[in-house]
Amino acid sequence: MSTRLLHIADLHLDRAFAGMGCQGELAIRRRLGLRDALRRAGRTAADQGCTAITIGGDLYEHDRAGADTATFLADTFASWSPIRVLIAPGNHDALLAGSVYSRTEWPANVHLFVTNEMAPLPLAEGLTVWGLAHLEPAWQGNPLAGEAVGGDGGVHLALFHGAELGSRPDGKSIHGPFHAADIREHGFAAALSGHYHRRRIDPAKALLYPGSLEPLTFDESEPRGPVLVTIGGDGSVGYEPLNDNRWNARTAIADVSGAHSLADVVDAACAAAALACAGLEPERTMLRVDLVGEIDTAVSTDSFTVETAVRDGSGAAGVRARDLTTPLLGLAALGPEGTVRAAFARAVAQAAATASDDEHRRSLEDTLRYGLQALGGAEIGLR
Ligand SMILES: [Mn+2]
Repeated sequence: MSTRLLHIADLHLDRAFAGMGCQGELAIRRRLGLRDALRRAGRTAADQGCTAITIGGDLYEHDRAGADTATFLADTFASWSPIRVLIAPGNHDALLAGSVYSRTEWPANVHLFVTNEMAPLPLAEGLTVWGLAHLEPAWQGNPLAGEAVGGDGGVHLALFHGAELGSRPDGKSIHGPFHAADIREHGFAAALSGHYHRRRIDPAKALLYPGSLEPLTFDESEPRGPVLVTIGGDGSVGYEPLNDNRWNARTAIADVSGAHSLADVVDAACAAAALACAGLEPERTMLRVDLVGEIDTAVSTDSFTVETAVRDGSGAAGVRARDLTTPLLGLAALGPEGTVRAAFARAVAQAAATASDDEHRRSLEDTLRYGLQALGGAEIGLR
C-alpha cells in the first residue's frame, strides 16, 4: 500500500514583483496568478489521490499578506478536504504573533507545525511527517539539529524550510542551514524542503526542493510546478515533478555592437526579444532584455525607450531592459586629437590602466562612460 503526497513551497503569495519591474495591473495579474497556482495544486492532489499536500514554507509574504489572504487560504484549504494540508512556516511566512498563521482559524484538515524543533504528525499507518516552523524571519537554527527519529521503525519524512549548504546559490540567504548528509543520518527517508526557488530532486541525498510554482524573478527558469511524492509500502520514496506553470520568464541577449543610433539599438532588442519569446504566450511572459557589446558612447541606449519598443513589438506582459554594454574606445570613436573629448578619454583611460585595485578601475570606467556620453550629448541613463 503506497501513500501519495503533493509537495509545494515558496509560492510567495502577495509578492510585490517590484524586482521584475511590475506595477499596477501587471503586478495584480501576477499576484492573482499565484493564487491560481495554489488552486491548481489542490486539484492536482485530488486527481492524483494524494493523502496530503505538504507546504515547505514561504507560502505568503508576511509584510504584504492581510486578512483577505488569510480568508483565501482558509477557504481554499477547506475546499481540499479530506486531503490534509501540512504547513512548515519559513522565513517569509514565519510564525510570528499577529501573522496570518496565528490569527486565522484553520479548517480541521490543516496541520500547522508550530515549534522550531521537529514535531511528529502520524499521517498513515507506519508513516510519520516531522515538521517545524521558523518562529522569526531571521532564524538561523539547524532544522536537523535534533535527535535521530525512527527507532520504532516505520517511514519518517521531514518537512521544513531551510538552506542546504552544499547547493546554496550565490547570495541566497542562510535561513535554517543544514547538510544533506544529515537527512538520512537522522532517520528521515526524505526531506521535503523549501527555500531555494529552483527545483531540485535529489533521490541519492533524499532531498527535495520543488521550487516556486511560478517564476518570481527573471532567473527562475521553467519547468515549474508541484512534485508528487510516493511512499511505497517498502519504505521507498519516488518523486515525480509536474510541470504546471502558467507564466514564463525569459532573458533575451541583444548584441548592439556597431549601433549608430537608438533606432539600431531598438531594432536589435526587438529581434532578440522575438527569438526569446518564440512559442510562448506573450500575455503571460516576463522578458528581460540584456544589451551587450561595445557601443559608441554617443549612441543612447535609453532603457525606457527600449522597454517600450520591445513591449509594443513582442506583446510581452512585462519587459525590463538592462544596459550591460561597454564603451567603444577606438581612436575613431574618440574623435580627432585636440578635442576635449579625446583629451578626457585618454586621461581617464590611462588612469584606469594603472588603477591600483578593481573597485577604483571600475569607478574610472564608469567615469569614462558617463563623461563621454555627456560630452556626446546623449541621454544618460544610470545602469
Ligand atoms: Mn522563498
